[in-house]
Formats: sequence, C-alpha cells, structure tokens
Amino acid sequence: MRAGYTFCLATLLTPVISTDPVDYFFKTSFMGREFLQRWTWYIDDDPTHGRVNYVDQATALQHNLSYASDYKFVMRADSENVVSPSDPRGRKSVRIQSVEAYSDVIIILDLQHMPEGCGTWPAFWSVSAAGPWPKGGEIDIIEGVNLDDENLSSLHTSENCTMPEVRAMSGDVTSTDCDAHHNKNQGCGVQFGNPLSYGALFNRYDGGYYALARTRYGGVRIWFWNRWDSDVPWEIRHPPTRDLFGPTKLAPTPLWGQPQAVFEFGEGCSYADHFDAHNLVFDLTFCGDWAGGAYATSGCSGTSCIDFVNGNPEAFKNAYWEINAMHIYAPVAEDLFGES
Ligand SMILES: *[C@@H]1O[C@H](CO)[C@@H](O)[C@H](O)[C@H]1NC(C)=O
Ligand SMILES: *[C@@H]1O[C@H](CO)[C@@H](O)[C@H](O)[C@H]1NC(C)=O
Ligand SMILES: CC(=O)N[C@H]1CO[C@H](CO)[C@@H](O)[C@@H]1O
Repeated sequence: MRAGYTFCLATLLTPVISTDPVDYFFKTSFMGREFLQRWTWYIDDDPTHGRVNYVDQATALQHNLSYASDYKFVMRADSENVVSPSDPRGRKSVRIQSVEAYSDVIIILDLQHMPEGCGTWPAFWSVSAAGPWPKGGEIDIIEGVNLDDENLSSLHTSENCTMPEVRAMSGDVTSTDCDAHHNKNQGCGVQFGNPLSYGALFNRYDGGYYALARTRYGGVRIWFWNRWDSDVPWEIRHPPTRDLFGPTKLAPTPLWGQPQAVFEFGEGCSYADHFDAHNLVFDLTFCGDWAGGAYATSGCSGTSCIDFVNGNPEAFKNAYWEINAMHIYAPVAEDLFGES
C-alpha cells in the first residue's frame, strides 16, 4: 500500500538536475516541540572533559535550560548559579541527540542564535550511531570556542582518511588528516573565512542558514549564509516540506554556489569505509579539551577557564542555541523502500 503510493508520487515528480545520480526527497523537519519528542537528552559525563553538567530533559525544562514553543527550540547554559569548585561536574547545560540516524542526507538548518562567550565550546555535529567512535565517523558542522569569530568544520575518522589540500571551497584547510588518532584528534578541518559564521557576530546579525550535503557521490559539503546575505538561495530560505499534495516533495538540489567547506572521497579516503548512519547532536560544553586549552589564545584572559565558568553565571546569558527549524532530505531509494 505504502510502497504503491510513494511509487506513484515518485513518477509524478520530475527529477532535478543534480550532481548525484539519485534524487533527494523531503524526509522530516524539526521545529519547536518536535525536538522534545524526537531527540534525547544526554546526561553522561562530557567525553571532551568539559566543566559541564549535562541535565536530563525534565530538569532542563524545569529550569528553562530547554524551552520549546510551536516555532522555537532553545537550549542554554545555566546563567544564574555560581558553581562550587568542588562540584564534580560543572555548569548545567544541555546536549541533545536525534533519535533517527541518517546516511546520505541533505540538512538545512535555520539558526537564530548560537552560544557565545568565554569558556563556551558549542557544536552542531553528527556521529556514527553504530560506532564505537571514531568508527563510522564524525562530521562537525558548526564548532568553535571562546571568542572565536569563524566557524570550523571538520571530519574525525578511523585510520587511513586524508583529504586533498586543494578543494573547490572558500574556507581554509587547517589539516588534511582526518584520522582521529593523529594530531591529538584535531581532525581534518576547514576554517570559514566569514566572520559572521560564528559567535557574537553571527548572533548580532540574526544568525543564518547552514546547509550540509553528505552523499557518497558528492562527499561532504557545508554552506553558510548570514540571514541578510543577498545571495541566500530561495530554497534555503523556503525549504520544501510536506504539503497538501502528498507526503513528500522534491528536495532542493545542493547546487548553491561554492561551499565554505568540502570534503572529498576517493583515493585518500573511502567514504564507504569511514562513514555510516549518523545521529545529529547539538551541545554546549565549557573549557575541556579545546576551549580550556585555547582559552588564552582565543580572546579570553584573566582567571583560568574553569574558575571563570564556575564563578560568573551572568557571563553565560548569551550561551544558548535558538533553532528556528531543521529540514532533512534523503535519497528516493531510502525513503521509498527503507521504511516499507
Ligand atoms: C524561557 O526561555 C524562553 C526562551 O529563551 C523565554 O522566552 C522565556 O521567557 C523563558 N521563561 C522563563 C520563565 O524565564
Ligand atoms: C591503513 O593503511 C595502512 C598502510 O597502507 C595499512 O597497513 C592498514 O592495513 C590500513 N588500515 C585499514 C583499516 O585499512
Ligand atoms: C571559530 C573557530 O573555531 N576558529 C578557529 C578555527 O580553528 C583554528 C585552528 O584550530 C583556530 O585557530 C581558530 O581560532
């Protein structure tokens, strides 16, 4: 029944011109309260050793560290309480993970605000559902620390995965070795040239749009547009979603000009060997392996990172994610036959 229905739709829709030999269809969206239902709240210790106390959903809702309305989802750091130096974990915060996992996928994220300030280390990323890490790979889409003003995107993989030095992208290569066991798990990073892509300036200009296209044919590509950029593609501002005419609608074609970051697969790195289905994650930790180590070199001074995080709750008023919407598209084959 279902298969017949979707087959009919697929034949009605005209294929789009794409770099991939398969088409992408609308799969799902996340907006407002849907995050409460289809993402889980992570409560274990932070594997990156942050000064953070990840709380469960009930605690987060009770203290307004997570907030959802029809059209907004917000998750934030505690900005009211001093943390005792003897507290075993640290400042209360939130880390969430999608219940669903996605292989080849296109994601359009409309983000209003991201955590900013000294001591912060926010990230939007995806990680293998099967693992164990780094098997199956990790893709960091948005990541930075402290007062950074340019985002870093990177891959972290199991062994034997390197990227070409020269790629058709606007960002700058920070490393070409994706193997998480090398360079203290630095990963193969690409730093965006756009100062509006991260932190305080991202927020001051009302955030913007991040798009990820992750496919076995086109590799991993990441785009960013500030909300007020004149060249935001129409389909990024108005992503196709479920509508009255049927359960699916054709996805946008990921041909949106030169990406900020491109990760290519082939001789240096086999996509099939290093990447499988990923869960999506938003988190906000403090100090830890990166933000702690880079505290003094990324704009912050004074006391140590941990002392600062413990003692200055008011400094975390802007340490929050505010998500307008996330739209997800998957290949026809997966959508039509995967669930029937
Ligand atoms: C909870 O957070 C939301 C989003 O930031 C805000 O609009 C609301 O006023 C907060 N509620 C309380 C009780 O502080
Ligand atoms: C990685 O490459 C090395 C050197 O070519 C090889 O010996 C090793 O077996 C490879 N590892 C995997 C998991 O393919
Ligand atoms: C925003 C951001 O993360 N900027 C950093 C990008 O990565 C390089 C290298 O790790 C840092 O030097 C930047 O500060």
